Amino acid sequence: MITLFEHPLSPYAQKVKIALREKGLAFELAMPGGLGAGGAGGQFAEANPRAEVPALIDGETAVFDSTIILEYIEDSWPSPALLPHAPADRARVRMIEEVMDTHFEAVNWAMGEINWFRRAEGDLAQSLKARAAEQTQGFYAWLEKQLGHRDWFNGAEFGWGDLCVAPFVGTAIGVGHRPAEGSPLAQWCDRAFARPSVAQTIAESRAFDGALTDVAGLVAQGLFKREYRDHRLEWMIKSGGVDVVLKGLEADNIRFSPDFG
Ligand SMILES: N[C@@H](CCC(=O)N[C@@H](CS)C(=O)NCC(=O)O)C(=O)O
Repeated sequence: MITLFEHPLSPYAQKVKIALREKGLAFELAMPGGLGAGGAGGQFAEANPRAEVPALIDGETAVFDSTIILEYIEDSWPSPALLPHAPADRARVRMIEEVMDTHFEAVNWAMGEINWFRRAEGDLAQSLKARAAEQTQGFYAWLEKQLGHRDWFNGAEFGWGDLCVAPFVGTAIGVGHRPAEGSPLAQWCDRAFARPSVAQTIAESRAFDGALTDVAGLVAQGLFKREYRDHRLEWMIKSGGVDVVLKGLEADNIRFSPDFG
């Protein structure tokens, strides 16, 4: 039996859950303790020295990083194929995945830092949110170019290109960044979110979202120490939130990726 270490709100874990469901594979979910606080350990931390979800255990094999996990799943269970066939299409969907995983995700994450974790208030919060809204619309325009006249990012059928977009656009919609009504992207959302693999995965995240407690209070008490890694840190600095980073460092309630060993 496959075990997936995950968190329902993690878009990276959602990518993997959608892929497993599309392949019809049985798996069990495990939510690691200490995630978000910098205190994860045990089999999870052994499987992923970065202590990030997702991590997948398949017998003796442990794989971390959502992209590499997707590749492992596709290599191990090639049918039904999730990657398109033609090299140019494979490259195209991988580029979409890269943009969603890095630049796009950072914007959603920043909205969480402001709305849930209350890292900024007043004018600073307003200007950071305005930047996030503008940037998201820029990504939507780019995504529509990638979609072109296709029904799916993957091509004629739902696949890798779509499961790599759905979690991130789903989260963006959750923070109020909707694609324009009737736009090709909005129509793609209607199709994608109706797909059972996506619908179940998004429903799990919404159920958890609704149960979120006072996370800002947990940050204030030092019980949450958020990971300001790579594109997320870049987003905060380039979008005008350098003071958020400095305050977090001073209060010791942000951290970076762990050292190995
Ligand atoms: N590049 C990684 C990113 C994974 C990642 O950043 N996961 C976040 C959750 S969205 C995490 O587990 N962070 C650890 C923490 O906050 O403690 C992937 O694609 O799997």
